Amino acid sequence: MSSKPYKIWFDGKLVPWNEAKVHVLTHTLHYGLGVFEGIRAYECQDGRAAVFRLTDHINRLYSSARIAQIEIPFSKEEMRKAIFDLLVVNRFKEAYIRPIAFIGDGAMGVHPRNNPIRVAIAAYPWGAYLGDEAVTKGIRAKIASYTRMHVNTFMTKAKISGNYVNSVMAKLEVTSLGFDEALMLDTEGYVSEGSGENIFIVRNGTLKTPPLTSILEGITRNSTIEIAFDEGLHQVVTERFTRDELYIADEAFLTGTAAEITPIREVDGRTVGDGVPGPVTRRLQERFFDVIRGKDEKFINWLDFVP
Ligand code: PPE
Repeated sequence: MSSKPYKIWFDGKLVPWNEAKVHVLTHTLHYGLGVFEGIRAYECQDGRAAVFRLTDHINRLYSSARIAQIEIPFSKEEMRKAIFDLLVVNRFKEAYIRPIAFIGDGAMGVHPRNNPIRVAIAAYPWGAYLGDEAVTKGIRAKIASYTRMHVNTFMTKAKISGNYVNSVMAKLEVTSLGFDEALMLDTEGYVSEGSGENIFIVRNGTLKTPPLTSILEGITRNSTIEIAFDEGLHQVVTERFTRDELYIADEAFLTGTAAEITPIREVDGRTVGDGVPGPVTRRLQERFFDVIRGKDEKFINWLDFVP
């Protein structure tokens, strides 16, 4: 990324964007064991900025770190404060926030020995993840030829940097073929998730999403399920489904911090439903966008207002 007039929080200090640098022998750069988060802050209707589900994101960062055996040298409270400081110093009302804990330079070789654990948090503006029209019109998805990681190959519950090699390969493959997003099947052949999102389908009035066994525990996925219940959609099931069930779904959509709720209008060359975002998708999107902008009292506790 070229120079930006923003500060980055790095190992406990706010430093200019250009000075947040690492050595080429950074362990994580070579071997991929680092943990990160993706969080969004939104400007609410009253003009205040709020971070969406900050506690859940921080908890997931520390869970990822526990799985990866990375000891983050800051407390959760310090991380929370760092995120607020970063938003304030950069005067962001809306931002994508990217904390990362990684193994620094020192010993090379797969055993990180006593290499330092370094922690950075960047924040920057990031608009619609899959393009401006994606949220309103829906995207064209394709199932990638790459299989999602087996649960005993990579730790799928952790947001580990190296896990994303699988996502990047899948994304490069399908975008080179002209599609917007890659979906992946798990090692048993069931639909798992997108390269950076969870997936839902609507079929005969039932909302269905794969169980958490072998996917990232998406915070937007969880928010969507809670909102669906509150909307009176009581037929919400977490159940594995196959690619052909996706082909005959009435509606399909992706959820993620970056992607928010993005409808899928086509999969593998087959139109999903009527080829436009369906009524359930639109209802959930509408409610979700109200929630993140503080327009919904019911879920106001998901927002942490920037002091
Ligand atoms: N699955 C994967 C593989 C994934 O990367 C994400 C988030 C999700 C599900 C949804 O999780 P949640 O954000 O908690 O609802 N992907 C992040 C990174 C995207 C990127 O390109 O970088 C994100 O959305 O921030």
